[in-house]
Amino acid sequence: MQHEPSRSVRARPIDIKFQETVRYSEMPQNQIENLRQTVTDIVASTPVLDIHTHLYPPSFRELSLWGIDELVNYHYLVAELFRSSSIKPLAFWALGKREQADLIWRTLFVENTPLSEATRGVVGVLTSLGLNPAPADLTEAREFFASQDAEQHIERVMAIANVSEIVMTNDIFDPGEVAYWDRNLPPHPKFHAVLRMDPLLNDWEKALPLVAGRGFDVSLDLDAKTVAGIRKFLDAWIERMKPLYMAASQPPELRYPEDSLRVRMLSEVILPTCRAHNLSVSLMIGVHKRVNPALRDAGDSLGHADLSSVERLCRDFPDNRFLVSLLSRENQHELCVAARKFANLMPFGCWWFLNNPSIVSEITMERVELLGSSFIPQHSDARILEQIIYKWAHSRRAIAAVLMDNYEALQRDGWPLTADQIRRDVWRMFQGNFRKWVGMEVR
Ligand code: RAT
Ligand code: ZN
Repeated sequence: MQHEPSRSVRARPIDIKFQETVRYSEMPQNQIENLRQTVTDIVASTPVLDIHTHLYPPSFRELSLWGIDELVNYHYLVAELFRSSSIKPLAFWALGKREQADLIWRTLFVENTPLSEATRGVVGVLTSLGLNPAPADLTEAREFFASQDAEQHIERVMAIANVSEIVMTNDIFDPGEVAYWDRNLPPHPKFHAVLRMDPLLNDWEKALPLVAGRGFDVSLDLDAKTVAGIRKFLDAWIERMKPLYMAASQPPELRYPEDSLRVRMLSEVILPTCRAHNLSVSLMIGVHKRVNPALRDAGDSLGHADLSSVERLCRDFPDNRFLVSLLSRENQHELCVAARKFANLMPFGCWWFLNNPSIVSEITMERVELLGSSFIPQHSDARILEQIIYKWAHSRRAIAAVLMDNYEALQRDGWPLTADQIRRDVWRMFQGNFRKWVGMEVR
């Protein structure tokens, strides 16, 4: 039973003085500048573990892409070429690699100002390697790259980008790539494998002959024998590749639960395999493949994913860990909210069309405000080695600016912030969260 408080207690005046929050303008300017400089320095000097790229070590020969012709022929630039040139896709694809690069250079860098993120990136790379960033043609750059030793060049580029380790994308359904794995090449100390398996989830009919071709008993129908066969196929690949995680990109139409082959493949084959090997699965959701097929890799687009499906997966498979990146800007806030509900969900990166400074800033701010430092802010998705220079420079700048604003606000609110705390946060975002997630050594 509640007692009515006595009159004297009720009448006692509340004696708590709320200290007025110090406003931005009242923080001494030099303190703000110091903080900004400290954050900039820590973000620049903390090495990044690049958790999703399409890069390969030199032992993968023609798959290991670097140099000016590759940089200029990047599919992000190919898409831009057709907006400024009258050449038709068929005619473009009929050209040799050098002619393609010459055309893109002339069109996007000579006849136009390289203002877009992808074109500006090439300018940044040339500058950081000490080359003329605005040449009339690619002769000097070609000579420079031709004179580089591959291994030393990788080291130099990784040092400039301050990237300590690179995570590859190893497609077990790409015969070109499989040929290299079949040679049992010694692993490169700086490159880690990821088992990529899109056709398993997206096109079983296409994947089937490749599984059967390696001696596993499977059929079109996902019966018990086929489930067991695919699991053995994956076990063998995991044994050979030692991947850090398994990965697939998904269309926006991914729904769970659903009576579909994709969902059965996920819940009966992939997730149990991940659990058996203690591997996380990475789902990159939102890509609409080949909306313009004539453009090949440059012809993909995006759509809005269904976050309630992601939440249901996290709920129904609490013993699985999900790395998730979504392609639609409109999905990003929902992903943060989902991650607040499910500790087995790790949002990562600003993927593909989101990897532009304005969007990286926006998404990173949302994530910090909702998740603190418990997410992985970025991956480069680099296909050509030197791209890690500009992609990480641009991302670092955006991430640092977001952190500055949040640390400044925290200090205004009275928190005794130290450089060590900033170092710890940035380390977690650039390395620690991922290392812990995939069970790598946490240094
Ligand atoms: O960003 C890209 O280069 C895309 O073409 C894709 O490779 C995407 O990143 C993926 O991994 O599917
Ligand atoms: Zn990718």
